[in-house]
Amino acid sequence: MKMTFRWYGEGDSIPLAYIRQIPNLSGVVTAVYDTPVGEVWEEQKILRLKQLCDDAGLEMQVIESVPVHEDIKLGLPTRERYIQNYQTTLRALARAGVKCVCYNFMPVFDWLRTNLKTVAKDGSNSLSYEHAALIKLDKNDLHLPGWDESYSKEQLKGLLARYEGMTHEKLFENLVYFLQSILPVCDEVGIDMAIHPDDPPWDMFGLPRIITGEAGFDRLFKALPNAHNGMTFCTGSLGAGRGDLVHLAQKYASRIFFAHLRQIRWVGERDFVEAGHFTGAGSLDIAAVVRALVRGGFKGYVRPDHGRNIWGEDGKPGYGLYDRALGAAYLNGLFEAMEQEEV
Ligand code: DNO
Repeated sequence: MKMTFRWYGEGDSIPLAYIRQIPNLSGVVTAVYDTPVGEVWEEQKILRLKQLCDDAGLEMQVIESVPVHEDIKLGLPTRERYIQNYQTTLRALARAGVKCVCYNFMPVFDWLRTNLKTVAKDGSNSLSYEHAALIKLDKNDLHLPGWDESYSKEQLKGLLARYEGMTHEKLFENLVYFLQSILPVCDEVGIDMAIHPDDPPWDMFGLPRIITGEAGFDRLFKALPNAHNGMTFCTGSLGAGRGDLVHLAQKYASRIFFAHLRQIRWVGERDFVEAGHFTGAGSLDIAAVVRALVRGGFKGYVRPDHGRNIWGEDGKPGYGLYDRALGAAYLNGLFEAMEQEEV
């Protein structure tokens, strides 16, 4: 495996020089953040990021995410232009040495939580999700982590209206259509597409979500068996949906290009609080997941996913330095132990 760390580009308050000091780190996971969704990423911007990473002694082989324009998800005729743009961006990324692209296919909203700072007994705080609180929110006026604030209230209303009548079936067809146009480029330039499961993995505000667990992945890989069609194995998302993570890790080992490893503690049927990565800190058996990945021959990228705020840090929600660095160290230890076990 290759241990990586998410870095939000030059706007990130965490310097690459600090990231570099985390043991066993091969590189960072980043993106061009200032280009509107759907537009081509300028080669110069990609190369600038790469240069910064190179200078810090870190690789830039994984991009999270190249976002998919809503017209593609909606299946509108205008999707052709956005698909072409996506292809152009992929080619430029490949020229800069990128090997893996993480993306998702969730309509309108990315990951959602209802509380950014749930305080634990030890004084740390973390993100949490309470379903009853979520459904009370006004979907036309959201301010949540993971939610793109670039839409105005009016634009959001218009976008939601365009999704009226969208079914799971149609959304899946639109995903297949998108990948049918993207995967030939991946064949050509050697990029792996790693779809991120929907987070949380259930329909939101009446909008369908389709990559929510085993059935969705099975369907996707059956429809498009291309070897570049794979997944981001996110324990937090799949774990929130009560998926059998060990089974999934074993089953899909060859399709897992990227692993987001993090811990959650279930506190209700759909409610959860994010926790430190350690297996004993939550409901997910992170050690067993790592063992399953190693046994399955997993060779992809790993990153410690969401961390808590500890030691007085007030980091970007889920993406402070300290707890993610602890997570990386813990995960390194698990991989080392499991890999030795396998020899
Ligand atoms: C949240 C992240 C997601 C992820 C996208 C992938 O912390 O895991 O925002 O980057 O869903 O496209």
